[in-house]
Amino acid sequence: MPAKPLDAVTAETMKNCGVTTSLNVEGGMAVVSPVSGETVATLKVHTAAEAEAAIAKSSAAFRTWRMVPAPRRGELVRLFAEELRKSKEDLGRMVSIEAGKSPSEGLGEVQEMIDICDFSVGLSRQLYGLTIATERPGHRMMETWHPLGVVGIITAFNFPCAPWCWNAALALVCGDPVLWKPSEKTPLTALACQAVLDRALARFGKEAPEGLSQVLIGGPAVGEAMVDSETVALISATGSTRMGRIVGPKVAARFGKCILELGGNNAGIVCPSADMDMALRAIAFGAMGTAGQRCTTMRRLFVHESVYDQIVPALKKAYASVSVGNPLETPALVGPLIDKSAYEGMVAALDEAKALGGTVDGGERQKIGPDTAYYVKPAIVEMPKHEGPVLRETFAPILYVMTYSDFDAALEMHNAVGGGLSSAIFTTDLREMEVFLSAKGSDCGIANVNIGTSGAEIGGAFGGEKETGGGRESGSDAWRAYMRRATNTINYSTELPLAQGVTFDI
Ligand code: UN1
Repeated sequence: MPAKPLDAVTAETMKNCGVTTSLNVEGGMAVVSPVSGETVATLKVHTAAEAEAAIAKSSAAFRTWRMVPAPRRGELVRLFAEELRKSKEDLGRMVSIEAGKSPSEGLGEVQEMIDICDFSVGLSRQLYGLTIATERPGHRMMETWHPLGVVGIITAFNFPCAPWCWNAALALVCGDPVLWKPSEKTPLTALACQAVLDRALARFGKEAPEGLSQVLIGGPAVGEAMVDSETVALISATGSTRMGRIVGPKVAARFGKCILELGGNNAGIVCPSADMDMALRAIAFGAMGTAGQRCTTMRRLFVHESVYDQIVPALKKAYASVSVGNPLETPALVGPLIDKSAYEGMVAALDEAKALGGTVDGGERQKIGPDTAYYVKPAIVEMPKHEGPVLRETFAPILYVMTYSDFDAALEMHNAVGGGLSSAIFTTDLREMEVFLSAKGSDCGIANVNIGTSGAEIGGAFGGEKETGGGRESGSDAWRAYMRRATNTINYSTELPLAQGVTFDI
């Protein structure tokens, strides 16, 4: 029996999620699946005026939602998590169709949404402020956290839904409406998520105002409307450093708040005492998983000279044997690159590395499906020096490997790049581990020991320093970015003592 056409599978999966929007709008924006390079839908794009109207609707929704008690808001997110569980297979498939992820990684991304929802439900009863000792008698000082306002969320193609949910689940319990501009490459997953949330909203009932969560489909015009609007209190943007350099200053100019989660150039260090088998597996997933298209992908590896011949040949063997294939039809570990330009970027980086004396293993294009699909063998590149393409993020499965002899020098190289997202050390030496995690160690927002750079859990704060943008999303106390803090001092005495002993007797 011939396999169903991809547009039919897409339409069926979208329908299962509850999407009613037309997927065949004449002259609309084409959505191309990297799995085959085929167009699977054409969508209506929102105009800037429609984006403005959506922002106004969000703003009206804020006035109602901020007054709903937080634990009640948590109940909406609890219902959403229930609906997500029901739609896990379909949403996972949409991630595979639009982003080309393996089935396991597609489902994993949906699981990440479920996890952050569960976290947020608990959080809805824990939006704690401090009680602070005051220097004045008969006074009490405390802080209160209030809803912030409309939250605009911009997401990238490589994680079509989880980063939205890290933001949306927290924002909703914090009392903020959400507006979502997904990547133009992955708008269908966004519509599917919204449909699943709509099911939860229908169950939740009238307390949730209209327009509490909206999706805006389109390109820069739609993004700019959100970024430039004074009504959008917080912009949380995931994407390239180039995008962040545009968005950050624009939002700052209007004194808006920003969470930026931008590029990384994540590295691992393999020390002499490492558990080599464990390191091998962690590096393989970190560097080849998601076809190297995670912001947390391991892109650089520093290996101590004494173990270089132990681990690098084993890694090369893993690279040679890794399965690359269609994620909808095979259980292959590596799916396609997102598009032709990603492939060209990879070729250019490998050429540059070769010109600098690098030895490349892998990187060949694979003939899988039509010519419009870009599958590649992941590449491992032995580099004589830490330079050239090694210093920047190429969003493709390339791992640059270098040798080191001195740990401090390795650490220095580790930190000598623009990105500051994720990092890993493989060691069983307590001193090396603690130095790596110390103030003079890894300068990244995520520093791991004996696990890879990718695949963070939602419980921790996610994000990084330097060109990664400095934002933190997801767990820990990231929720505070979605609320405003008021410091309250209450005088219950009959006197009016001034702070700092100041007198002002009239
Ligand atoms: C991203 O690539 O933008 O840690 C996010 C990870 C995932 C999130 C990646 N939890 O790899």
